[in-house]
This record gives sequence, C-alpha cells and structure tokens, in this order.
Amino acid sequence: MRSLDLSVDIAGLSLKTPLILASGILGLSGRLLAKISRAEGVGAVTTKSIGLKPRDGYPNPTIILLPYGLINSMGLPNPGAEAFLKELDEAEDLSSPLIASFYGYSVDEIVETARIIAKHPRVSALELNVSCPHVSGVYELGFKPELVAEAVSKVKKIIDKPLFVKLSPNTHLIVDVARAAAEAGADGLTAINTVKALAIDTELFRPILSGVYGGLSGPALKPIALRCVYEIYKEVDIPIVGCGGVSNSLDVVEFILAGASAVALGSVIAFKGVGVFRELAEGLSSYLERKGFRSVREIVGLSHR
Ligand code: RRO
Repeated sequence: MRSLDLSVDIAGLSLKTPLILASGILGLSGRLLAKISRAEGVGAVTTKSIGLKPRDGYPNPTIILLPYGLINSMGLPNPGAEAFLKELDEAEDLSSPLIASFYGYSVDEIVETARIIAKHPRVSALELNVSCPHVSGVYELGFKPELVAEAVSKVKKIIDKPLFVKLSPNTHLIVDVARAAAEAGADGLTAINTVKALAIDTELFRPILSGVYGGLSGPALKPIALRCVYEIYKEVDIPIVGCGGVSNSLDVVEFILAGASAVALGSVIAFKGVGVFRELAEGLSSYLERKGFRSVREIVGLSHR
C-alpha cells in the first residue's frame, strides 16, 4: 500500500497522483472516462481528440501489435464537438480532472472547437493535439512554431481553462514548437505523441495499415520521449506531461527526473488494464520513500542538476 502523498499541481490542475490517462486510449465514452477517473492511482483522464465535425477514421486494420509496442492508425475517429458535449453529460461522478483533447485543420477551426468544448463544466483543461502522425493537415501543424503560437494565443483569449499542447516528435523543431507554445500562453506541454511508422505485408507486397502510416507507441518509444522531455525542460519553463512507452514505475520516475511534472499512460493500459495506475502509483511512492523524498515535486527535473 502506498503511504506517501503523491499529489501534484500542474498548470492550475490539482491531481491526486501524477498519472494521467493519455489521449486516445479509452475513447470518448463519458461513462468510461468517469469510471477510470475513479480508479485508484489515477490523477486525470484525457479524452480522444475531438474535432469540429464528426470523422469516421480509417477502416481496419488500424492496429499492429509488435514485440516492442504498437502501431496505430485510427485516423481521428470522433463524433464532433457538439456530440461530444452530450457524451460528457453522461460523465457523472468524475473524481479526477478531465482533459479534453482537440484538433483542427486550421487555426480558425482549432479556435472554434476550443470554444465549444471548453464551455462544458466537466472539462477541467484542454489539450491541443497538433501532432497526430498520420492525418495530414493535423500532422504538419505541429511542425510550425508560428502557427502553433497563433493557435495557442487565440484559444487562450477565448477560454478560461488551462491549455496543454501535445507535441510531435516527428520534427527536429520540437523544442522550438514547445517554446512558441509557451510564449504564446500555453499552460503546459504534453511530450510526446507517437512516432510516424510503417509496416509492410510481405505476402501481399503492400503496407498493412489502411491509412498506410501509423504512430508507434509502447516501450520502443520511451527513450525518444524521455529525450524530448529532457530537451524541452532545459529550454522551456512551463509544466510538461511526459508521455511515451511507460510500462513500469521506474519509467515514471525517469520521466519525472527528466523534467515531467506528470506522466501519461497509453499503450500500457492496453496490455495491463486500468489496474496499472495503482501499480505504478505504489511503485512511485516506494521509490520516493526509499530515496528519502517526501513529494513528487522534489524530483521534477532532478537529472539536470
Ligand atoms: O487517431 C489517431 O489515429 C491518432 C491520433 Br489523433 C494521435 O494523435 N496519435 C496517434 O497515434 N493516433
């Protein structure tokens, strides 16, 4: 059992633990998100990304299982912002903050979508996804610091909730994009989305995924994600949510030592189920006790000293 208080404050949100359900993992069902928000060890939950209009996503196959992770190419399936609000009406009894992930194909669409979803009282914060690795229009936005800055500053003018930006690892400009987002008023950064990837069917001589490209997640992603968090923490002074390939509590510790104030869990939930939040919270607590720390805050960015 965990005895240490793992609570963290990040970008104006108070979390019971630094462990967050990553976007895209358990979809958009309000009831399911509320249920996960009550699970032991959960600090916050993030929705699948929502756009202005409904989108079907790609036909199957959309997921490939690898020995070291997953490649997904869901293609942004979502019911659109207005239908999403109705879904959230079902999310009674949330016991952790809900972060609504959203996207748009242009700055105007991003602003319009933010305006709609931010008004729901169950939305505690927004996460702007500029980094889906295989939906063109959304993918490229995250490579352009000036466009991300414009989107962030326009969104911040019309919402009164914290705004995170989820960054793409598929550009050497990740730190520039992070800095641009922070200077434009973002409250936090999520690093990273999946890495653009491909798999080929050797019998049929063609890409396996219907969307051709996918995003690699899972253990193979961890060293890349960790490097991104470390680089961003050096240069940018707003809180970071580390995301990418966490599978055990020492992975969580590594992200925090690299500079993350919270850590999002994705693929590991597909492998281990929601009970992994409790397992990782207990492991984090034991680590802090063993090393003589009293809070998560004390070790954020410690590897930089
Ligand atoms: O829906 C997806 O295929 C997807 C998205 Br929006 C994203 O941001 N990252 C990802 O790996 N897949």
